[in-house]
Amino acid sequence: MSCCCMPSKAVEEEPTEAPAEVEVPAQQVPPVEEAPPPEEPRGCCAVDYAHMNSEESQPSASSEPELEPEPAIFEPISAYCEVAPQGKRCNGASEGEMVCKGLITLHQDTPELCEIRYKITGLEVGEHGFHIHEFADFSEGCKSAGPHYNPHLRQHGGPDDEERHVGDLGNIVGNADGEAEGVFEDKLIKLSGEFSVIGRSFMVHEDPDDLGLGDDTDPSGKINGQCSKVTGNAGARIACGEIMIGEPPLAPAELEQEDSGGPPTFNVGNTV
Ligand SMILES: [Cu+2]
Ligand SMILES: [Zn+2]
Repeated sequence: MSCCCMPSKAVEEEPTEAPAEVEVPAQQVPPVEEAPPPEEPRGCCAVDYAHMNSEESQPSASSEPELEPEPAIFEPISAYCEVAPQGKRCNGASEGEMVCKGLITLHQDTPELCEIRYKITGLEVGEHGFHIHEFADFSEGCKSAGPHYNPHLRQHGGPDDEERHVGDLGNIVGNADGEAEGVFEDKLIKLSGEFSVIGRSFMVHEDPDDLGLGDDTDPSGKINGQCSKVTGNAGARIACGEIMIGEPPLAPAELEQEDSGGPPTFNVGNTV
């Protein structure tokens, strides 16, 4: 019996030793796992990038307050308008036919003034009313472009008058070749803000604009020749087009080399 018990005790002792052996490999594992972390920062640029990122994020956060004054800086804006009969280039006109058409560019470099440069061809000799009208709706030709742009509800006048529509730009003058070309500045035309003319229309008229000084016996504005303080009695609308933000499709220098019947070219100095 004792022989049977001896071995059984020995077996019981062995398991107590076994757990100790198991613990040894278990202790060896953690050191292996701890080793890789210190190697990563040494061997790659991860640490440097981390610093760069943190440094970049700090200046950007601190630069946000610096951006606040920027809105006070006026950014120059450009716009252009191609005018043609019915508000559509080449609409209804056969090639070579003498029609009124042209290109107008607008540049606003300061909040106060807008430079307007124009070259219109196909005109009869003499003065022609030149305005900005309220809409760029040409569904019924230039007729549907609405009245002179008049957000301040004033009476019609000349561009230098205190009492004028914003859209009142006076006259352009067709020369013996049927061309009118020039540049001027205006203080009421704006290319941004509440009274922007972007999306409105330029209009060339058949008759001279009397600048509000002519017959005004029918102020309803319905009878041309008798509504000086509404329309300037400038007569029929012979060319119109939408004022678009940006530069014209072709720069003036490029247009000068084109003979494709496109918009006319500018050859205007800085004299008004
Ligand atoms: Cu007009
Ligand atoms: Zn007017």
